[in-house]
Amino acid sequence: MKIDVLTLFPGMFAGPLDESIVKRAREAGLLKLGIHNLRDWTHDRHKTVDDRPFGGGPGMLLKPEPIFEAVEQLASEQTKVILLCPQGRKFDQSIARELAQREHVLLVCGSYEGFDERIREALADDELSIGDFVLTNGALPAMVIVDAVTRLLPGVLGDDESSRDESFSHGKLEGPHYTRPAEFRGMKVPDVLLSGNHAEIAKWREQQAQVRTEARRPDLLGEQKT
Ligand code: 4G3
Repeated sequence: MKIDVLTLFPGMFAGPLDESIVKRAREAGLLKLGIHNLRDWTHDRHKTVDDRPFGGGPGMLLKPEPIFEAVEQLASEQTKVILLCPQGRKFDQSIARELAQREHVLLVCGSYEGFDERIREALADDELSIGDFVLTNGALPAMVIVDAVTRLLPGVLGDDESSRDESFSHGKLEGPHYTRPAEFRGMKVPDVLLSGNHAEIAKWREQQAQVRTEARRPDLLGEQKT
């Protein structure tokens, strides 16, 4: 799939998306990622992207012209255009799965200033937030979404990683996991995991996941979300 990102801070994207699994996916051609500087669609000497709000008040707003021109150039009919802002619907694993099915997604990063409302009305197919907090701009949320979506693309994860992922997509938190040594600084791995009894191990893991979810995320048990 192709993901384009429209941002005022393209430099922020060098690094996080050049490592690890996203790097591998890009090298394999499974993810085509385009990072675009919104200022490339300005026409004035100062590359102005913002202006003062009508009616007064503090701060500035992203003005419509550069974003309209950029989106019109970067998006086609089949593109899902998404604004990243704290007012958006909350991004989660099911939205990641939905986006991973798309041929083309365009992520439009705002800044702390916010968007002229006509950008929402005319250009956005959706608005997403990665959580109830405010950041200086939408670049980090865009990177979070790129990462979450990329690992769901067919062929990106190895068989081992994928099947592990599936076995924990029951809508519960993962329980505890252990690796060697069987005893570390006096802390022992639970006997059941060393028993070789696979039925008992499966039962224990399910019960641990339940206990942890009840304690930490009871909200996940009400609805059956992921
Ligand atoms: C638009 C997204 C953009 C309006 C963006 C702020 C947090 C998130 C911005 C606005 C952002 C998030 C840029 N901060 N929670 N800042 O996904 O008020």
